[in-house]
Amino acid sequence: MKRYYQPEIETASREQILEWQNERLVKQVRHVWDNVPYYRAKMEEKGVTPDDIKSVADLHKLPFITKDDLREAYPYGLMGKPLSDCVRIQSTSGTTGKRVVAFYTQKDLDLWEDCCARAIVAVGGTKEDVCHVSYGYGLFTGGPGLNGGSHKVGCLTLPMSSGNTDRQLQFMTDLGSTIICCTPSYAAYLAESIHERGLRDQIKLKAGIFGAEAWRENMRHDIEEKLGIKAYDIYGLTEISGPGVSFECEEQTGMHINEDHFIAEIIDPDTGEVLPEGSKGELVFSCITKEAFPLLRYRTRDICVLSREKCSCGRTFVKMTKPMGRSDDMLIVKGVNVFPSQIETVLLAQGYPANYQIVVDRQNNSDTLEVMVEMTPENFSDSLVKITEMEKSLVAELKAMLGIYAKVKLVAPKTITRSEGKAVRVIDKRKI
Ligand code: DLL
Repeated sequence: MKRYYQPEIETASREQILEWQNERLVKQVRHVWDNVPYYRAKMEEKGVTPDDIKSVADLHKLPFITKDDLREAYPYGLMGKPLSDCVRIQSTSGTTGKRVVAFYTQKDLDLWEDCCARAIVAVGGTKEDVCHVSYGYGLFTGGPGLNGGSHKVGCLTLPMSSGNTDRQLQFMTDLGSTIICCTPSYAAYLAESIHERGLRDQIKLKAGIFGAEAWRENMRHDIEEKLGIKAYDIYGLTEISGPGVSFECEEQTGMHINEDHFIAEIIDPDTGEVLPEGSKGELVFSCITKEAFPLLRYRTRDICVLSREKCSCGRTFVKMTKPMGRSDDMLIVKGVNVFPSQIETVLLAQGYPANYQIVVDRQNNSDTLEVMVEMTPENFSDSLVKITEMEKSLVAELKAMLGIYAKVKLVAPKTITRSEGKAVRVIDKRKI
């Protein structure tokens, strides 16, 4: 049985998809030119006008948008609709403290939820399912996006949000959850908890939709085996909408990009040059249907490969590999985006020098974040009470900036190894 939410779109011919893309891109460029002065200025600077963009083949003429643009235009500068037409804001952390704030009209929400519904149906979701959503709700897009998709499919939706494993397991067993949506690391943690408590016979899960952070095949096999389910990947980013920009089908060999809404390109991260299909490079998205936050040629910094090889599921949308890394220094810790520059901003504001080291590790399938910070000769102390107080205060400031707990360890001045070249600020010990 084939599993599609919108079969006429998901299995459309390549010619049809290109026709939609050409028509929508031309319209979108006009919309952005008319309504987003920030992007219009960028186009003028590059000497491009809407008349130059007649089809997808002209996409490369448009300027890129980067996270720096989001910061510069924060908060309203990239909006394509007046605030009065928007109904939702979602957000995530950005570089040096400025958050990424994305706006949605009702139509934008509708399209985003369609994308999430496609992902749920692709893993076998129907109105008979109980869809247990353990992504965070609130500003993070994971919870709200899959919640909306689950409603569209008609699943009985459990808006669990993240945390409180006891309660998660109680609902899962009492209410018979059949699909679970969460980060892969939380899925692995849940799998272990279920195993430890001997609950395997009491759960009815059949599939999981896991994304928001990198995970590899060995983790997939481990989760599938422990939970007796099929584990599927889902990808997305707040700037482009949230989860559901792409999703895995039953073939489990990469994620189909929802090309009726997003045009994907692969570029060389150093030169910005568009690379031929099959090349490994940075993924760039142009949103061709979004109204409120219509980013064009947005540089995701995610490194991956695109493939148009025929998929046995029948979908004709291009597939992307799992992201293989990033072309910037963003870390994803417990599904939360963390930039070293955010940590540095906090340290400097609190009077510490920029001599620090961030250590990321994974224990019991859960990410840990530790920041080692040098004291200055001025604030140096050998009193344990004083040091603990200083550490506590930094933990609170970092929590306010990042939204997650980071352990802080203050060390004596000049103890963090100096490097002759680039300072080694981040040590990522996770094997993913
Ligand atoms: O993580 C949206 C999301 C929520 C996706 C739930 C999937 C499930 P952001 O917080 O803006 O949005 O982070 C976006 O996370 O640029 C990737 O680097 C990374 N990422 C997202 N999905 C995956 C994935 C959400 N499946 C950033 N595999 C992206 C690897 C992923 N990395």
